[in-house]
Amino acid sequence: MKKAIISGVTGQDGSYLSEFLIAKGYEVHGLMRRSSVFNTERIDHLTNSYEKNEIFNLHYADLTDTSSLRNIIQKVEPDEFYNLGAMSHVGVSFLTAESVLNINSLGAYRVLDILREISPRCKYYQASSSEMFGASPPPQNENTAFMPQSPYGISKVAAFHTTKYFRNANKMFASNGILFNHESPRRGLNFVTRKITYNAAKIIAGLEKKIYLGNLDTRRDWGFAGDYVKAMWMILQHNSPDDFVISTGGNNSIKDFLEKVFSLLNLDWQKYVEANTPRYMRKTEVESLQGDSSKAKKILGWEPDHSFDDLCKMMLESDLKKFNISFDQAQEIAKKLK
Ligand code: NAP
Ligand code: F7E
Repeated sequence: MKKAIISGVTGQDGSYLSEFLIAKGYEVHGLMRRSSVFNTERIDHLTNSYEKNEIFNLHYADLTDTSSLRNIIQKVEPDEFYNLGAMSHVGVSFLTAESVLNINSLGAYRVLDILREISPRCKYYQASSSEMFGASPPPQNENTAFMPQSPYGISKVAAFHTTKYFRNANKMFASNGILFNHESPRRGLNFVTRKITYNAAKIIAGLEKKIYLGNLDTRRDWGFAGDYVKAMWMILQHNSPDDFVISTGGNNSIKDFLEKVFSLLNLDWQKYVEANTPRYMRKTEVESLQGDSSKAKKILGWEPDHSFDDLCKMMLESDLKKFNISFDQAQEIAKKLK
């Protein structure tokens, strides 16, 4: 049985990757940090089903705490380490840049240096990001220059190069997945897609009147997180360590996302949205991301299974369910809102 450690197991991707690896027969060890409120909602079903037979195990550790990482790596002796832990919110990174660099950049360095010392044959996956491309115009691929526009983007560029450095200098199996935006019903509520679907559901439930957003003109390449965790695993199963762009090739604006979600309810989004809200505007923006993942398709055989339209519907339906409203009921309620 292969053993995998996942940092960031309580996050969106950590939860989908845990499910994926368990289904592949792995023993999964998730790293979580202490929180003053329970934050294991995304993985509680795994703890309840698999913890007793030690298929799914949780450990307290923090990417800023070297000894906690060392202890777990020593104890588990993993075959694969997926470094998904990060302060992942770009907007917040402008306000907490120092800790972002500590967690996202030094965190990667800490893990890699411990692996080099005590578990050098363990394969390492680094959760790199399309934010690293920043101001480089689309389409972006593995040869596109990094021009990060935020502390988050900078932190991920440092972690990307740290991963390559350990691969080249220490001959470790250390790979980067450069993932474009990927969303799901488990996406954090303060990312724009989930903020829109959750608040659209609240509007239908009669609990909200308006959605306050920032810049609606930026464009993203949005995919489904479940498809993307499969790519993470495929990257580590390849016969040599390498870096891969993972994306759908789509390019939609925030307005397009609003249009799609509200049109599923036959509503005009413009009546429910206030744009350019100062607190959601960023000092510097990444205007347009559109990935070219032809390398991953050719070498790994990876392709996304879900489209932009699938994603919008899946997220809206899931959020409506949170308010005990079916899709058909939502459309009936929406008629009365007009
Ligand atoms: P997420 O939902 O925000 O999850 C981030 C995880 O990191 C959470 O489990 C969080 O724990 C953990 N974490 C934060 N600080 C930590 C620390 N000091 N020590 C240990 N763990 C810490 O992010 P995601 O969407 O799943 O993304 C997973 C990874 O992929 C991240 O590295 C992100 O930067 C990267 N990425 C994401 C996307 C995307 O579109 N989703 C695209 C490219 C790259 P708490 O629950 O305690 O906060
Ligand atoms: O913003 C605009 C915002 O926060 C998308 C992370 O997973 O993907 C994610 O980063 C766009 C930006 O994602 C609001 O200004 C407008 O242009 O959903 P987001 P992100 O910044 O693209 C990358 C690949 C990662 O690696 C990151 O970890 O939407 N926007 N109004 C808004 N964004 C937010 N959050 N909230 C708004 O109200």
